[in-house]
Amino acid sequence: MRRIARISPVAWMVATALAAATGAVSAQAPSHDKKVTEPEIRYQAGSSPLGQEEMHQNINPKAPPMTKAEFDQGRQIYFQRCAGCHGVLRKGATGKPLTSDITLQRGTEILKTFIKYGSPAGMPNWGTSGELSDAEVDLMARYVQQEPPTPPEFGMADMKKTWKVIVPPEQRPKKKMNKLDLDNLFSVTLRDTGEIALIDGASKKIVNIVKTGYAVHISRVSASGRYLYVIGRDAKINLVDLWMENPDNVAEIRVGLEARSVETSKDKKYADKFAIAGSYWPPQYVVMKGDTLEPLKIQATRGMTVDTQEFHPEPRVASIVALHDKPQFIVNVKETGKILLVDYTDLKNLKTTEIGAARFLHDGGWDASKRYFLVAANESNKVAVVDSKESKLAALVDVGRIPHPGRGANFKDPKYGPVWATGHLGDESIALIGTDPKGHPKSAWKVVRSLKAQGGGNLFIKTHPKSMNLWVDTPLNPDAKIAQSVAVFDIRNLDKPFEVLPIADWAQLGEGAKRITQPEYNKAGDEVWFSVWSAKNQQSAIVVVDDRTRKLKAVIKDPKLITPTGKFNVYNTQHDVY
Ligand code: DHE
Repeated sequence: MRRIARISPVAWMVATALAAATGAVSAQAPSHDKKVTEPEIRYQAGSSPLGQEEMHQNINPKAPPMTKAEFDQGRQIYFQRCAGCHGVLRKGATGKPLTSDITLQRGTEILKTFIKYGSPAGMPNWGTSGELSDAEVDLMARYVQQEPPTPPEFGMADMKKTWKVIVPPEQRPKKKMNKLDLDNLFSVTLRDTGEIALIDGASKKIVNIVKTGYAVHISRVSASGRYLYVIGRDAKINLVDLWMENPDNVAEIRVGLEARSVETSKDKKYADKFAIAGSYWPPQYVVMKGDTLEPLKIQATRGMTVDTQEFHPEPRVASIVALHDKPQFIVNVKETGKILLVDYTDLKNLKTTEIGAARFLHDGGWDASKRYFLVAANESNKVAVVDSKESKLAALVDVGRIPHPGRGANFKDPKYGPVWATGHLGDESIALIGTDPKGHPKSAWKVVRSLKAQGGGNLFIKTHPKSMNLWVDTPLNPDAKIAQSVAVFDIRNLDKPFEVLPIADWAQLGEGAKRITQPEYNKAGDEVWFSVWSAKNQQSAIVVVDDRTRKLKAVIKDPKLITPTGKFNVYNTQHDVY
C-alpha cells in the first residue's frame, strides 16, 4: 500500500556530516569541508515520498540487529531527511556515500555522536535540537550500517497501471468553453495539500482548485496554451484542459516514485504532441503523448559521471526544458552532470546528444534569445551554458555558492548588454552572466557583475521584458525579516542600492513562518505576484505588487490557499518569458 510520507516544508541535510564523521571520501562528491550555510541545510536534502514504498531489505549480519518495525521507521526517517543528499541507494549524491562498508567501520557510537550533537561541517544537532529523540538517534546510527533497501523499479507496466484518461480527447471541447483570459491565468502550487489553485490574473479570484500529485511541485504549459502539466513529488502528473467550462483534470499518470520536472514539446510542428517527465526515482525520463499522457518511451539515466567517469546508480533528472525552434528536449541529469538533448521526432530510433557539463545540475532557463540554455550545477558552484543551435556546451561559468536561478532573469545591463542572472542559496550575491557573444563578445559567458542582495537563502529571481526591476527573494534566510521581505534592484542603475519591500507585513496574516518566495509576473508585465508561504496549519496569501510603483496592489487570501509556493502565469510559462 503506498501512503506518501508527510513532506515537511523545510528539508534538512542530515547525513552530510554523518559521512563527514565516517571520513568517507568519495571521488564523486565535492569536498564538504566548507562550512555549510543554514539556508543550504534548510533546502538541499529534499524529503522523499519513497519512505512509504515497500522495499526489499537485506540484513547485514555484521550490522547491529534491528527489528522489522525499526527498519520501517528508520527508512521513513532516512527518506524524509537524508535521501535528498545521499541518494536513495546511499551511494552519495550532493552528499557523500553512506554505504555499509563505510558506516560499519565507524560503528554505532561515533555515528550516534554526530547525529546527536551535529558537526562544524553543517550537520544539524538532531538530538540536542529535539528533532530526533535519543531512541531515534540510536535507530538511525544502526540503520545506516545496514544494507540500503532498494526501492522497486518503475517500468512501462507500472506506469500503465496508473495511467488514466479521465476525458478522452474526442470528448473534449472543440473550442474554449469558458470566458477566462487564459493568457493571464496563474497555476499556483498548493504544496502540502497536493493541489493547484487556478487564479484569474485580473479578478485575483480562484477559478478552480484542481487535485494533483502529492507535494505538487511545478506546472508547465503546452505550446498552444491549452494544456497545463502539473507534477507532484510523488511523480504523479496531471493534465489539465484549460478549454473546459471549468478547467480540470483530463488525464493522469505516475511516471515513477519520485520526480520534480515535466515539460511539453514546443517546436511548432509538434505543438501539444508530446510531454516529458523526469524522475528522481527510478532515475529515468519518459516521453508521453501530449494530449493523453500515454507513456511511449522510457529512457534510463544511469551511467558514468562527467568528471571521474565512474558509474552512478541513481543520477536524478532535474530540470527539463523544450526548445522552441527544434524538436528537442534538454534533460539535465544531476549526479552525472550530463545534459541530454533528446530529439523527439522518432522515438523508436531515439537520437540523443549527450553534453558533458558539471555535476549537480539543477534548475535553469533560456537566455533572452532562446538560443542559449543556462543551468545551475548547484553543488559545483557553476552555471553551464548550452548552445542549442550548435548542440554543444558553450561555457561553464564559475559563480557564487549554490546558484539557484529557478529559470533565471534576462535583462540588458546598462554597461555589459544582455545578461542572464542567478541568485544563490549559499551567499547573498546575484551573478549577471553576459549572454550576447555577437554584440558583446567581451562579456559573453562570464560574470560581468555581482550584485549583493539581502543575504543567503535566495531561491528565485525574476524580471520581465517590460520591467525595470529585478526581484530577489530570500525565503530560506534564517533571519525572519529577510525571509519575509524581498529586495528589488533598478536594472537601469545597478549601482543604486536595492529597495526592500515588507511583503509579509503587507499580507497582514497571523503568526507563522510566512516565507516570501518566487516572484511571478502577470502577462502584461505590470504586476509581480509573491507567495507568502506559511505552514500548512497557518494562513498563507499571495501579495500582488504594482511593478512600476512598487506599491502594494492586492492581497489574495482564501482558506483554500494553503502553502502556496510556485506560481506559473500561463502566457509567461508557455513562451518562457523571464
Ligand atoms: Fe524545487 C523547480 C528540485 C525544493 C519550489 N525544483 C525545481 C526544479 C527542480 C527542483 C529539479 C526544476 C524543474 C524544471 O524546471 O523542470 N526542489 C527540487 C529539489 O530537489 C528540492 C531542493 C528538494 C525537494 O524537497 O524537492 C526542491 N522547490 C523546493 C522547495 O522546497 C520549494 C521552494 C517549494 C515547493 O513548492 O516545494 C520549491 N522548485 C520550486 C519552484 C520551481 C522549482 C517554484 C519552479 C521555478 C520556476 O520558475 O520554474
